Amino acid sequence: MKLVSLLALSIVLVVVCTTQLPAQPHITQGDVPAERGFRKVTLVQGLEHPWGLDWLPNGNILITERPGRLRLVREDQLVSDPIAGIPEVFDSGQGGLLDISLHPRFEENRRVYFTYAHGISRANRTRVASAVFKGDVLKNWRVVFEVIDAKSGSQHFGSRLVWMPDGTLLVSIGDGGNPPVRLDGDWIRKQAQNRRSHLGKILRLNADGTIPPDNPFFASADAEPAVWSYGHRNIQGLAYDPMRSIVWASEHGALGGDELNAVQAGKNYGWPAVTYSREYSDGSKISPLTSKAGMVDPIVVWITAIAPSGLAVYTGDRFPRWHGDLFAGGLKSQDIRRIDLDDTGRVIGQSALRIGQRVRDVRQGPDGFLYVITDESNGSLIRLEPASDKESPDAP
Ligand SMILES: [Ca+2]
Repeated sequence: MKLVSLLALSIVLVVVCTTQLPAQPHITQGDVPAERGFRKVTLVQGLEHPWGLDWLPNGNILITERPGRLRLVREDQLVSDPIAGIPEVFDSGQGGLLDISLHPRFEENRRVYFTYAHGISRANRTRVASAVFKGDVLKNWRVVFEVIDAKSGSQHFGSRLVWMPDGTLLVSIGDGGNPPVRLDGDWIRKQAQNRRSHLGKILRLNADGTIPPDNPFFASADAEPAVWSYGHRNIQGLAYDPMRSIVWASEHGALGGDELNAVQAGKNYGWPAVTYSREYSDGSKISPLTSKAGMVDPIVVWITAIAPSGLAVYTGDRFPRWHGDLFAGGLKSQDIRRIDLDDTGRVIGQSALRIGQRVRDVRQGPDGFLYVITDESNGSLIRLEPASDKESPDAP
């Protein structure tokens, strides 16, 4: 009898322990192994700080340039004249023309969405705009949504766009900047924990800019209804994972402590109350805490900053070994991190596709290849193609 109850108790304990143990973040410090089996094919050069890209149904590619131009790549050639119809942007520091995304039903409505920084140095904000793309020209652009908080300086605008399967649009908004940038008498970055602010959030919108009534804080008196998740510093990689129904987001830390998160509606991702990141000014800890009840731990932490920008879930068949994995671009690391995931989204390992330029965005093309744009004054569009493991990725 005693033995049976002891056995029962130990079974209960084992079940409780294994179900309640939080998954530990996958912590990366220093270099990771180099990935092989691909070659880099530079399609286009001479792009000025390209930021985002998307494909038209005919296979042509639209690419934003941060200073405020939209470019067209037709059959792997850059069309010389920029596309007309982009509004004036706040072209300063990290601000400018940022992401671009076609509406999921583009073939019916010809609508293109883009994000940009708007305003002047002492008062600016991220906007989402939409225009009709016809005859290789943008027409009738209009502001769909803008951040309510005006900030100063030229840091942390976000702003990636991702369409959800239900037709709503996610947009990431940065926390407003590093100290000494202030708002309401305190560091502006603390707005990431203020649900009445759009700063440091992922927002969820309808395509017309109205707010979906099933947003997590829609009926909440102490929150902006557009807020979908909060406690983010500056998300510049955002992707919907159709295999696992997960929204993945990569965000910049300050000095180290970059993160990959699996983001869910209504959750708090901690910044700046909980972080592995350190102050730029003196290297001191921004918070003594790296984890806290009520706040969600990251899936991956890069102690050594990669400065993540651009994120893709690989669902194609050109690289069978990479199927189902995440590809996170790195500005500072000048590589793309392959995050090897199992079917549930658990991290198995990490490797690096060395690019040798600041990676601003990485996306899977409709042809199943991976495409990369690089954040340089003479930036490139690069296609990654399969190659033998013995071949150098830099081979012509
Ligand atoms: Ca976090």
